[in-house]
Amino acid sequence: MMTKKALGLMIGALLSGALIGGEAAAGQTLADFHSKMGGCASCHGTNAVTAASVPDDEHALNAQCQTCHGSYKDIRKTGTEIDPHHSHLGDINCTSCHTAHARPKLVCNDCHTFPNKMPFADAPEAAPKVSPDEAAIEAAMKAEPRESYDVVVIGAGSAGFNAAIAAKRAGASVLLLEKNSFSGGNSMLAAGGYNAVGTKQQKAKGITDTVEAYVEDTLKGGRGKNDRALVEILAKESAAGVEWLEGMGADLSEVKRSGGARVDRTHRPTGGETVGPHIVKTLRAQAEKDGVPARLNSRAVRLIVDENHTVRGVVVEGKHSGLYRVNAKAVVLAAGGYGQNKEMVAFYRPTFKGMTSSNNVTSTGDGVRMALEAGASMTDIDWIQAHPTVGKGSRILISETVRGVGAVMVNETGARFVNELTTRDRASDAILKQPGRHAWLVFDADLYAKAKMVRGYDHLGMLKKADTIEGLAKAAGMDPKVLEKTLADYNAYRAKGHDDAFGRPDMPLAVAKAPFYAVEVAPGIHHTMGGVAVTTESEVLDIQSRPMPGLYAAGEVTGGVHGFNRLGGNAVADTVVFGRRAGEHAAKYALEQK
Ligand code: MEZ
Repeated sequence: MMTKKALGLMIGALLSGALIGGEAAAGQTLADFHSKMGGCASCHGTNAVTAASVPDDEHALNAQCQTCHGSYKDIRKTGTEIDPHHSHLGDINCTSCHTAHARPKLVCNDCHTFPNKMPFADAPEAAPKVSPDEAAIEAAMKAEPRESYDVVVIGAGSAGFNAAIAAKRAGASVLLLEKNSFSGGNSMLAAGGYNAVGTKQQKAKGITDTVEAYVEDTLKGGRGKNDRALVEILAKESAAGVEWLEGMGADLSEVKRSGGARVDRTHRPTGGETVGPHIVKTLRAQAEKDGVPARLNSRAVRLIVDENHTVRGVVVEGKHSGLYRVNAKAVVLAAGGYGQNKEMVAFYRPTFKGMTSSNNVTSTGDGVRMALEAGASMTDIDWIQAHPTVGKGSRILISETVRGVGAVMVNETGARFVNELTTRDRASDAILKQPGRHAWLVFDADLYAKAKMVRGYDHLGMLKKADTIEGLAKAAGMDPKVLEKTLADYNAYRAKGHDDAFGRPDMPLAVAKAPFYAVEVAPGIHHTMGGVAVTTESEVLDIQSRPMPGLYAAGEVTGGVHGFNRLGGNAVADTVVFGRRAGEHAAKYALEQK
């Protein structure tokens, strides 16, 4: 006899096939279609449904989707075809894309461009979202709280998850809010790795590294503008952070070099898997297990602070439930940076106006805005990092790992112009001085085999490929003679162990084995170094530099850790080390309150 799940899968497959084949009636929504099969109950169960009765996180709805259609694992395709059900976002809510009552949205297209073959693609568009007005927010602030917690964490990226898990383990009741329809934030896109010193991985590779070296490299990268006390904590607690993640099942067993580091200290999963999705999946699963899952589709819109700058709670806007007040003894702001907020970028760094960004669409600066409104002070708020290698004309980060593993960077003639492993500010400046303000990363078959993420760029159609260097130069519009000489020189420097041209400190691979590849890159906004001013205990400071009782912050929303320029691999370390600290301190404070 066929099981319920097998039957469901069969129905699901038939439906998806029929619908992709174009049999959904014109203008029909997914909800219209399902209501014909069993009314609202086919998705919502038998309880009376109103907009407000649907939980904002939509977990129950999604469980229902999967009962009939199967899990992501069941429905994903095999082979090399790009499959949104097998993406770096992990097993996110089906309803993130398959909006029931309006036109669906392929969230992958927030960053990439894929043909949209989704069922119900001509359903009416959702009404544009209207921000709540001041009067409504004020009313919610004055209303009775819907819930009360010891600690509310705002933002479910790495910093927020780490804070929530740490606060829960410290004995606090915790609510983790996430405005997006899936968790992960900007951490989801972290490609490179996690900088840590004194790990067993470094020891196993015989790498000699010290906390002082980590601190000095970070300060040098930040042009000495970092808060030294924060950097020292980052370095000292970095290895414990790796172990904390490993304790949840993360794999950070590979160690590589990032720009500005004197030794290999960037930890990442084996086989070149991208670090951000791996860590986010690990934290997401751990948060579920620990009873602090992210409450999705729930945007914090206002911090509630009293006349003494003491935090009292948060006003939240739920996708279905609207505005409501949550009381909290402590709040951790982990809402990320503002790299995707074009107005803020243009205001704080006019020379970066209109520049592309590798950041997630969620990096809209809400945390900075809420902290400013609450009376917090900012550190270095106008310091924004341009990553040198964002795919030209795209939002896809071509990870520093590609240079770390061995790629060579050339300009449009085919000539090298910089030490590829210099810090990002210097590499970006150097590219912006080249003709056309762009560059190419060139590598060979060995690198293609070693760095898994490169295969992703290939899938996205970003690579030029040829069997000879001459052919590659022609495909990329470079001068073949120049590129041939550049690579011959580079391979010779590598063979003798010294880069006479630009002093590149590490040349792990030659560019010698066909086929050869090139990817075109240009600088793009990657990290906002400035943000909320914090103490070493992650307390947020007010404009007179006094801690605001109960208000904590961690991750990219804060300023001070990275100074003028962040080193590759230090963001993930920042989110883990300071996310944990903020959660622990917030819990301690909250549990001390009556
Ligand atoms: O830390 C980062 O931002 C990083 C390593 C990015 C990258 O190029 O992969």
